[in-house]
Amino acid sequence: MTETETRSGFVALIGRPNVGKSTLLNRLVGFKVAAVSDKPQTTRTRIRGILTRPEGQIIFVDTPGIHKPIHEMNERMMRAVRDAISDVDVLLLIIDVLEPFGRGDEFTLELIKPTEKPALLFLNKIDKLKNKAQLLPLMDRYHRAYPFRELIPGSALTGENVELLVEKLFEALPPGPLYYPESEVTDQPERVLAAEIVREKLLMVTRDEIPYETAVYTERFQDEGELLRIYCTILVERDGQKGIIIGRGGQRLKRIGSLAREELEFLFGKKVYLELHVKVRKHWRENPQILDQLGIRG
Ligand SMILES: Nc1nc2c(ncn2[C@@H]2O[C@H](COP(=O)(O)OP(=O)(O)OP(=O)(O)O)[C@@H](O)[C@H]2O)c(=O)[nH]1
Ligand SMILES: [Mg+2]
Repeated sequence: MTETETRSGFVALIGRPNVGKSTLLNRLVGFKVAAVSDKPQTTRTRIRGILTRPEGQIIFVDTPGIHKPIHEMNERMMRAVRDAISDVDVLLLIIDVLEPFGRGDEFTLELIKPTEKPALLFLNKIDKLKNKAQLLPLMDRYHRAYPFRELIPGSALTGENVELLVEKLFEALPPGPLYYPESEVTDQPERVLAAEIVREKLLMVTRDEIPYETAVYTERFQDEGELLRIYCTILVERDGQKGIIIGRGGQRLKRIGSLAREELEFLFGKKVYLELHVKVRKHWRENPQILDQLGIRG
């Protein structure tokens, strides 16, 4: 296939926290490349996922949910969103159809407007919608706000209309070569992927106790052929949080570890030895060195 026959380019997934951007990214590339949780601000960095088809290649850029920054960490997260918006060829705005239109949505549209870039709207979570007619006022509102090329209702969770979305995204991209080898689904190093999976399980197991004040990074990642040895560190802000994560008799940390190990074995296709440590680092969200180490660059 020659270069002129394929289409390719970068597509940013943008939207408010918790609307399902990362769930959609994982479904689009068919692989868990970004952590997903029911808590807002799960994604903290720009994560690339790659989709290769006979039509060409789409490089998706998942971004943190658009919110008001309070900590240095959140300032960096929002810079990552702005950079992604200005760097890509096509914008994919994702909204949660169950959330009423609010100031955050207005603000998101204000970010998009001056770019005049081709944009598509994915109205996500329609699996939770009883009456599809409810979509019409929402579609009308977005239709009037920006010249979206397409407004597609669908579900990242069930996959409804995701194929249609892929088709329309390819149509919006210019002719171009494949930038990555066909087999690649992300440009994230394996050690970053490992930390992301541990963080996902951490968010899942700890429920509402500590969502924002934790971070995970991989201290060591050793490939020993048959076995991967992975050592991850969980950062918390306060001593009490360390206790919450470890749990009575270490039960909770064990559960996080075994859930993460299972998924990592599946992702990497080999046996994994996973060791987790919990460290207290006060105010890590304001600490530029730690944020750099976590890859939260903005
Ligand atoms: N019912 C339903 N739930 C969904 C759908 N897509 C995502 N979710 C759920 O919504 C929650 C948030 O999903 P994420 O993919 O983490 O959302 P996000 O937009 O990446 O969130 P941030 O990274 O925090 O900005 C999770 O509990 C998902 O399982 C969908 O189509 N239907
Ligand atoms: Mg996300």
